[in-house]
Amino acid sequence: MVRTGKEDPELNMLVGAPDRRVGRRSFLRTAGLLAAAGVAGYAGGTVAGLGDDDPPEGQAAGLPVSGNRVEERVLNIYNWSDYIDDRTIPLFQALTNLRINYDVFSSNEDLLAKMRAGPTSYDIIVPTNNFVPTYLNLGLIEPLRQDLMPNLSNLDQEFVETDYDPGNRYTVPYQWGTTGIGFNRQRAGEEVDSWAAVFEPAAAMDGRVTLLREVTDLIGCALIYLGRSPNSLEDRDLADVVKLVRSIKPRLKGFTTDTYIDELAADETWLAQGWSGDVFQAQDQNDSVSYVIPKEGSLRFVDVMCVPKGAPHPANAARFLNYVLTPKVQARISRYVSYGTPVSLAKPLLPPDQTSDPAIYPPASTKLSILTLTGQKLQKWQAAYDEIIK
Ligand code: N2P
Repeated sequence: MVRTGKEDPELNMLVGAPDRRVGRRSFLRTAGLLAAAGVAGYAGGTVAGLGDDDPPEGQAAGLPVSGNRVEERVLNIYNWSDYIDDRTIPLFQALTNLRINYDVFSSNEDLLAKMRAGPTSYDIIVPTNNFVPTYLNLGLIEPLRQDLMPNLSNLDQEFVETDYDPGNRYTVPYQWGTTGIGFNRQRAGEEVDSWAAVFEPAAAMDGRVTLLREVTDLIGCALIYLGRSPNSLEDRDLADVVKLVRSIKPRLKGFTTDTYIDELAADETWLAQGWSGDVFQAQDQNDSVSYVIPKEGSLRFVDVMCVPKGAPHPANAARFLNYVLTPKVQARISRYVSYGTPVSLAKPLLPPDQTSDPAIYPPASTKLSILTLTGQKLQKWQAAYDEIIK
């Protein structure tokens, strides 16, 4: 039987859902609903009733996919939590008749540890750009099937001419953002503008501050606050970072990358070192929440989609990567997660209040560094981080 969105009320409900954000827990609920709706068992044919998507160019639903190591209509994606809208996965499944297993992780350290531990069945992983040299050095990712990705030409040049992967041989940018502070104006005041707010918090904030459980952000932003180079390798600088963060540790609510959206929204956390889009997702639920890039400067990152070496379905992965590079799909994801798109062609499709928001698309004058973590630096920073967290 050919299933279409029109014929299936549950799928229709999901596909036609208004734009709203789904967190980790509700995404898993969505995945359950999809399974119940039989989307993964979609038998091919037309995709009538699926709303605003066209079949990806040259990728008619139901055609066999060659070039996979395991010949099955499956794609296993491992992405950050709270990092996709609720329509992209069901629409891609229905358009291509590929079954998607979608799983989430919460930090680059967790992802890297998993990938180093041995082969996984993931076809797409999404590390941050500063980890790409490590993945390449360790031989953990493989060249992309660029021949299946005509939409690579949609990428803005700055995301093609990168130092970590010029020409996108191994990586395709997914979304990008900045690290800053999410804060509750009622609790922390309107005037939060310095890293001091989280690295030397006021006594009244005790137990209400979280820092990121992520090496680059924790170490890099603490270095910036201390007035050191955000790329420092100096033992003395790193010792000062460890001393600073350990001294406030008993007063923190904790270190987290995947709970602070809900905690800011619920007024449990008042100050959170966090990533731009995540904080805006909290703001959607609680309008006392604001985001600031501290005056001392901060970090900018690009999260990139890669194919793990030996992945079972590299051709299916290429089809998804190509789909995600479509302006319409980029716009849908960006609008939903409030991160920046690497495809400027998507910007006219985004709400003007997003594209003109300097917190999402900071002007060139904002002090932002892009970090690269190679060899010795990764080891030293990881050691400092472990010393803080232990
Ligand atoms: C999504 C966080 C992605 C940004 N919740 C971290 N690189």
